[in-house]
Amino acid sequence: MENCACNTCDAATKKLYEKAKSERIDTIWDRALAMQPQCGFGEMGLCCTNCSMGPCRIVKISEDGPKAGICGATEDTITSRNFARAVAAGAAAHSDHGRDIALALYHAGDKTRIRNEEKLFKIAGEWGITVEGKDTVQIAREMAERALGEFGKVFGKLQFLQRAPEKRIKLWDELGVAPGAIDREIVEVLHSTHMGCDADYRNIIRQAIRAALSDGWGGSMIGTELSDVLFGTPMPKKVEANLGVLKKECVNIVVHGHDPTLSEAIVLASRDPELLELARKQGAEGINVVGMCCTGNEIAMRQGIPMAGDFFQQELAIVTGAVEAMIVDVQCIMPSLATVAKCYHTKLITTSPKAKIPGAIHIEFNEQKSLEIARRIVKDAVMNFKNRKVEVFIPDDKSEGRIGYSFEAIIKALDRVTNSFAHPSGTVKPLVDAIKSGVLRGAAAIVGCNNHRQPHNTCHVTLAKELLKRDIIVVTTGCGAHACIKAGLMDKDARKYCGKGLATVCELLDIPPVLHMGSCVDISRILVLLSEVAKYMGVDISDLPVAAAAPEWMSEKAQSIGLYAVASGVYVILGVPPAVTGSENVTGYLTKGLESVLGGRFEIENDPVEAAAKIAAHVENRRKRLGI
Ligand code: MSK
Repeated sequence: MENCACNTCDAATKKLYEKAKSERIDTIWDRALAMQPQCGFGEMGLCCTNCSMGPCRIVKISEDGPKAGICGATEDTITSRNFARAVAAGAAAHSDHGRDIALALYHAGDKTRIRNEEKLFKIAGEWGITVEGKDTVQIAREMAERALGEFGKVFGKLQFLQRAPEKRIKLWDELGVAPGAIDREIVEVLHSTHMGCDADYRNIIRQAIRAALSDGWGGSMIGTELSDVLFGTPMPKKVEANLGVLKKECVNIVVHGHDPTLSEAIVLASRDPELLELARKQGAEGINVVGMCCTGNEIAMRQGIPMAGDFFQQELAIVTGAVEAMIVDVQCIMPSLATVAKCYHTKLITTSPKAKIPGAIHIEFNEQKSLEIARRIVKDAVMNFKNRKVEVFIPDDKSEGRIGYSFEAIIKALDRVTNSFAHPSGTVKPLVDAIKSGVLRGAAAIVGCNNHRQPHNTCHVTLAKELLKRDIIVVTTGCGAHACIKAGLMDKDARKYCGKGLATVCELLDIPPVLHMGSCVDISRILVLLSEVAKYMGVDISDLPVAAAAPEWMSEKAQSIGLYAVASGVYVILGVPPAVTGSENVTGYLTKGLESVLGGRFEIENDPVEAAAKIAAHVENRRKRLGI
């Protein structure tokens, strides 16, 4: 590739992209450039491949050309069907993650593998599981069975829907969008969007909403809550971030993907004295485990393991020449890793039967033998240390931040004020007071991925800074969290970007202005926080001065997240349009029409400065409506 396509604001990424170029390694940016121009029909969602009479595409740019598919499906039907299927795929990915965590809890087998009994008992109480006369393992097993039942139960609604404010639950019931079994909601999207089924775009989106809600208030929430039971609820801690966390003198292991079960076992194995001794015998100073993408978020939040990088940095980690093994499980893993790894000494190890990659080594992970398998993988990495091929280059760019703001951690931080001002303990009252008084104007979530259509990290970081100066506190998850910590926004020093009110709140609570709430499934933590604030204020989520943005999103999971947030009453700004713009009706329904139905809606805005202005306007509008 002749042109430099790398459009990042991150120094480490720039340096390693240049190294990749000089070593003739193609990365995401090069492939994106080679892909231009991309298919306009696909971009607008106007291509239908749902049956073998197709592909059919609707021509919009001229009078000539088909205006309906061969079966007669219109642009409204085709775009809404494509959108709904993407939402269903995203909901499936998150929810299947949640199911695997529930299975891990079911097989936990002994008490030492359940690190958070307090949360186990709390959820048991919430779900009406009696704990008297039962031991921890028995309760965990019962809870896991109940959670697994959420995927296929025949009657009733999802358990965690009860966590929403009363008004929201009532609205979902009235609209008929309160999800039942998670698997069923996803199946119904696939059924109703099959050739010759639902052709009404509003009804198709309604079913997509049910599937999305079954993700946020179902699969994702199960994933988050039961992960906390198994591995502990995240609490604030300092970590380092960016590719500079790799260490030249150590065996470097990158864990990448989403499921904390694997990464927790790898971290344990890397601390095994025998393996550490073996590493020393190979000439290494130690074993350095670092995390990528959401696995990075999971183990950083719980174990303080450094966050190596986001979605766009996965290939670049290998390009350093310092990675002995990259261990991956599910989601957001580029198949290109196998090609890049071949040019270096890195072993790419896949571990999930759901995600194999040609060219990678497959060592299947199994919950019952987790430590044994993790030890084998770590040993393979250690023995690979001597095989480094190229001169190692690790950029010296890294930053530090305070992360681990689970819902419980936020409540604990608020307790600092509670105690000093004699508020009742353990509530969101201090937060509500700060919002009501106007010291904080509101809150916004910045979540999601990286996308070549947007400058890498720039959109996350610019948006966050623009919000902070307007006294809007930011919470973040996923790759947005990586961008923010790399830019120093999770450091105390980031108070310099804040307006006076937010800076005071951060000082008082001893928190950074951007709060790291976890991985993609942990957006469910944000739902819980919003619910608690709304319940405390006696209003619905849609009444709150809050918003969400996914400025660089790319995955189907992000579409599911966006839709469940909207269906929970949140105003959601997308930096990249979903593939629905070929239909004015569908685009209009998602960006305008849904508000009168659900109180939340989508907005498309690629400019982060404009997005911040829109969020601020929304926040002020909601404040006015609340009379605060
Ligand atoms: S990892 S879904 S690229 S945020 Fe959850 Fe990052 Fe997006 Fe994957």
